[in-house]
Amino acid sequence: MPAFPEVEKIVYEGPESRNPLAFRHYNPEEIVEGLSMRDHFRFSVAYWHTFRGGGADPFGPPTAQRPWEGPEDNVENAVNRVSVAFEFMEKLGVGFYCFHDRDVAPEGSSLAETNRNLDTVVAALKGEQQRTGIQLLWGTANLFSNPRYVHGAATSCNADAFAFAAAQVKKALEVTKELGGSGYTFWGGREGYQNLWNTDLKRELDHLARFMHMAVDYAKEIGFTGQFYFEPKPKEPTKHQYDYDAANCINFLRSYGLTDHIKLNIETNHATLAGHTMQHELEYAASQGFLGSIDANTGDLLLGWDTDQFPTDIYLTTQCMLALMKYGGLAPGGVNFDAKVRRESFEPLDLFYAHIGGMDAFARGLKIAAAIRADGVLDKMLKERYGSWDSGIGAEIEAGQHGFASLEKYMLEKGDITPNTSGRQELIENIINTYV
Ligand code: XLS
Ligand code: NI
Ligand code: NI
Repeated sequence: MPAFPEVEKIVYEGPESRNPLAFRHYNPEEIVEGLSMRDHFRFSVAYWHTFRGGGADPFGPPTAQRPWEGPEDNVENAVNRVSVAFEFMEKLGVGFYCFHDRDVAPEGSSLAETNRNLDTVVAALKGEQQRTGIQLLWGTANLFSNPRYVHGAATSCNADAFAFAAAQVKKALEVTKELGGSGYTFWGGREGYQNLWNTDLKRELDHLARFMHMAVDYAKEIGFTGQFYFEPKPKEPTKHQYDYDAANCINFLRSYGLTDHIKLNIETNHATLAGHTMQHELEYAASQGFLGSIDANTGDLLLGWDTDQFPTDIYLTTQCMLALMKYGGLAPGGVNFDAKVRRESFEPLDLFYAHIGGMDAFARGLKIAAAIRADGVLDKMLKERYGSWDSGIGAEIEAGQHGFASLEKYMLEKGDITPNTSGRQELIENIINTYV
């Protein structure tokens, strides 16, 4: 029995289509700048939101209608859910998915039983991967829901919580490898603090780094060659998360000797929670060589938390695609929809509308970004703006031929600087609008 009997395979019908269950812009085969849309995006569905989210909020219980869910969260139900998930992803036409260990299989009464549960579900996932060709973009471990992690996992004051988390990530790495996952993500979970009076910040950061080194070492030991990602988020659930933003994460990776192994997984709503734009986070991470993968979603300007909405803003997706294309794309990372339907959108069909909208928004962003790049106006303006560095004193400074003394001599002779030119922000904004 299909879980979504009313939905056929979603196909590209073009911008004029009024079919809500069709793509109007995402055409997987279409080639943009030499690469198919499918390969530009490597779209991924987030198992936790799409197949485990029920819409509960602090004011009320879940509202989502998920008729395939049994009364009990047991292994049988989890295995059945795997078929539902793959039916959904096949019909949607995405090539990848991501999960936390606990999204796919329930915890048992002991670690050993929990691991057995996971093995059973992983066998089902593997079967469906082979049947459909859909792949695991990245795996991760849920180190934040179980009360044992109340003070964090790798940064807990309780050494046993660290040890349990290590055992959990060991297993998560094994199953990620078993499923041929192309990456493994560390998101902070409860790695952070609520107040500094009871927190040994230095010790916690050292422990987090030690934990990551253990993961890298174990990956090597078992031959897992996927890319590790660190996912910045400034707050929530703790008031200060140690993976605050891209700059902070990169500093951490550099301080603790982890730069060879770990890149960043940048999430839109986390960027905005940190007081940045997604464009800033992507530019910053990529400029430092740490662009790995993205969690695509969006926040709400009027709400100050991680609302994880589906991205629909064409400006946002244009900015993302401009940044990604400038730095050579995402692979082996991808565009993972770490996004959930609203509590009020409780029907299974809403899951399709949400993903179709996100994929179409990214496809438009890609086409607009490609048009801007093809015209080269922005590039030209940027080049001109920095023209003073291409020859003369600028080129000499960049080549390392000057120090303060020689620059003082240069300025004493010249008297004052060549006049500045306008930044032309409004003109540039107008130009961008001609493409959108
Ligand atoms: C939570 C994070 C989480 C990670 C995976 O805010 O976005 O979903 O992506 O642990
Ligand atoms: Ni995320
Ligand atoms: Ni998030």
